[in-house]
Amino acid sequence: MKRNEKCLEDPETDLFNPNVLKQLSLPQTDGLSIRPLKSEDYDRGFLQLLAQLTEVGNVSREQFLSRFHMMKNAGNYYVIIIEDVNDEKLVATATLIVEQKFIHNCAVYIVEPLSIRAKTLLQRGRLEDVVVNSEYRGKHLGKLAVKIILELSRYLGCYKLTLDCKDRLIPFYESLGFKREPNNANYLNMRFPAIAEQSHL
Ligand code: 16G
Repeated sequence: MKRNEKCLEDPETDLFNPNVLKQLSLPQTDGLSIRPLKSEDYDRGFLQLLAQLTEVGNVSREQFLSRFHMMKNAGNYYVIIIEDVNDEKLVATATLIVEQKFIHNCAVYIVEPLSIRAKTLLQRGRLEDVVVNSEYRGKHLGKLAVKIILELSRYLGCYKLTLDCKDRLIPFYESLGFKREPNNANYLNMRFPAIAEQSHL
């Protein structure tokens, strides 16, 4: 199905409210737009951009849209896109996931006495899937993508933002303020082998 036909049927939609990004104090970005992931980014090469980070596999439009709407309905996935406005190329992406937790008062904003609403920092953010298109590297766009997520995390009330990354990227993230906390700088991983066949259960 052609993109125009698809648009008539199912209007393009944002993963999250774009006004949230307008609330942030972000640096001037001439020629670039900063926006949420959109449902039609499948056709703009979003998955090819992600494939510059890790294996993406063969994801059909239906699979992409199904996952997109699942994330949109969950309401705690913030995939941001930096786009070159001149040629509509996707330049970079990064994702903030705001975790739902029971700890820290179920991560709800506390209402202080005298009806003053204090925005208490209670939610945990996770920074994921940061990629800059190889054609645009060397322009500090990775830093820009991470800074957007930092601002977004603060705005959404995160008390901390965590990430895991390749060892060679640790200095990059440290330069943006991330720290290996004493006694807490560990990241453990367990990789599960792919399941060849569906379970018959
Ligand atoms: C990096 C990414 C992580 C991504 C993973 C993919 C950042 C900060 N970290 O660790 O989000 O999911 O690479 O690698 O972008 P994998 O396919 O080996 O899990």
